[in-house]
Amino acid sequence: TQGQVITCKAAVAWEPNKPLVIEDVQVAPPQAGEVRIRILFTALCHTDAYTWSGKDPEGLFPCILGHEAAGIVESVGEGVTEVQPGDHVIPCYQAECRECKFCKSGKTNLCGKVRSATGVGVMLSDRKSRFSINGKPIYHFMGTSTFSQYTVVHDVSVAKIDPKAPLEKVCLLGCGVPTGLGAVWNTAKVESGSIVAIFGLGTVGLAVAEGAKTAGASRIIGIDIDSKKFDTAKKFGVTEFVNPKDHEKPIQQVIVDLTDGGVDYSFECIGNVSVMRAALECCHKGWGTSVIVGVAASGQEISTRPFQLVTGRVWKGTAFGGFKSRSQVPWLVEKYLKKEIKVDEYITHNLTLGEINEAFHLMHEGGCLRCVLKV
Ligand code: NAD
Ligand code: AHE
Ligand code: ZN
Repeated sequence: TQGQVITCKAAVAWEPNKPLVIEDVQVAPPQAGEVRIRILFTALCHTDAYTWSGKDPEGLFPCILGHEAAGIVESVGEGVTEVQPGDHVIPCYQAECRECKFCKSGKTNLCGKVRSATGVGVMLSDRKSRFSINGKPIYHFMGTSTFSQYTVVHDVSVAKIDPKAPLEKVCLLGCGVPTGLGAVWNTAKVESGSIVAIFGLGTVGLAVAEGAKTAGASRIIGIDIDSKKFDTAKKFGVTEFVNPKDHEKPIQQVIVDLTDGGVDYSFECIGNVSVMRAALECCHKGWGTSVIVGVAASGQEISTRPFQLVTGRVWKGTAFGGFKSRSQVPWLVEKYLKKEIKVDEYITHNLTLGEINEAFHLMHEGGCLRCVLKV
């Protein structure tokens, strides 16, 4: 198949909110600096649902969504040296070129090399898509497009991992789990003894809990409007549970009262701008830091009284938990193999690519964390 167009199955989002359609898609061979991957397993993340809903200002249709996956390199384009056919890989929506201003800054995991192309659904070299259906181009998504049996990604967006790792599990290390762990370890840098509040106990929030537990947090307060989340949350390290619906007072006040003036660190893992405000305002005066992890819809803006920041609270955000993708995803895979981080525990459902619309429905059910699709 090397150098040839491959026709395979992919789930195409033709229009916002319309069921995805499994189509025969043509996947062009990788060009210079590109890698074609046989995707074996992909999970769904809330961000896929967000873009599918039409609320993502970067959403383009028709496209192939998906960004939390694992697979095997099928072929590589000219000049690709770090991976070869047969390598086990995780596609990374956050690239790492190690050469751009961002990568060299030592201050961020964001990479500037391919972002201008991945944000508009094309490949960098010719600003065209490698996906088509009978000649009609289909946009890429987040530089990954994993809801397809084959995808083409930039070489700076591929993490080569230990072939011993089960791909049906470590696909989760492509997004949600690293995001939560890294928000704690890299972005907030939570110290031992800290009091932590987590708003939203989906996969990302639970990974924050796990990260906070390993960082030695003394109290981990989980906040969710779905009380059924608490039993699972305990297994990930949450020590106390608050349902805002059980209280008359604003949730920030409830948390401040519970913690003698506020928490050391809070994390918003929902994508709701009013909760983002509450998460900041429940932080302790003088030092409390709030990290925004959730992705809010187009047009939404955050606000608070500037006095909140003047008096020492800090507002931050995180993308992929601040992890340098190509360098650190393989390290996370090793940690999983050594049983130092959970992954299996986040997988509540297993379906096939053909059942993807059912998988999107499941996401809205309380009992679903991650659904992994066999592609
Ligand atoms: P999820 O839907 O599984 O979890 C969200 C949780 O929030 C649910 O348990 C829900 O009951 C709860 N919730 C909803 N409204 C609430 C409210 N008002 N108060 C308290 N709890 C509330 O989603 P997820 O997959 O865990 O992702 C969480 C967010 O993180 C999404 O916005 C996703 O797009 C974003 N995300 C960001 C990054 C990043 O790099 N920054 C990476 C992955 C995901
Ligand atoms: N396209 C959206 C923003 C989406 C967004 O914030 N994406 C996160 C990853 S979410 C993964 O589930 C991210 O990493 N952002 C940094 C980046 O470079 O995209 C919008 O609002 O325009
Ligand atoms: Zn995601």
